[in-house]
Amino acid sequence: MTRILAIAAVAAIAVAGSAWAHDYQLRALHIDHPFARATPPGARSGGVFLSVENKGTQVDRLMRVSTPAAGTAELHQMVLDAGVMRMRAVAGVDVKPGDRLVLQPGGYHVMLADLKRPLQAGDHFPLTLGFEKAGSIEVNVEVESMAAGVMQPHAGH
Ligand SMILES: [Cu+2]
Repeated sequence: MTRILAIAAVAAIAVAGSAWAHDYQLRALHIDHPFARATPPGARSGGVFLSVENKGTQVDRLMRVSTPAAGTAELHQMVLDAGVMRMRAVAGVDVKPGDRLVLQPGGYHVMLADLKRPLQAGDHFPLTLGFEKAGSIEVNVEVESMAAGVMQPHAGH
């Protein structure tokens, strides 16, 4: 009995530890630091950012994103169109072998629309990432302050 309790305690520490480490391994893919920015009151959309490093020998592709925190989640790209930054949905993003795909403010990101509630700094929510070859993984997204990352927030999106 004592032994079972001890094992349970170790397991609990391991779970807490992985939340702090905040990185994930899915086959050849190493996913690091999934985070979102806090949203202003009344905002219905937000962005999620993370990086994916492909340590394998084959190209993979991030294709699906989903979360219970929002009505919809889509992969978006920010592009400069005639001097204006615009967003557009993309069907998928390749991650080449030896390469690191970075989803970051001003570039690729996961767009959350129809948020169930505003994102507040310190909150966490699950996000499922689906890859063409490596399959799916659920990661824990950490909500950081509005100023996190670079470039301007998702204003008017
Ligand atoms: Cu977007």
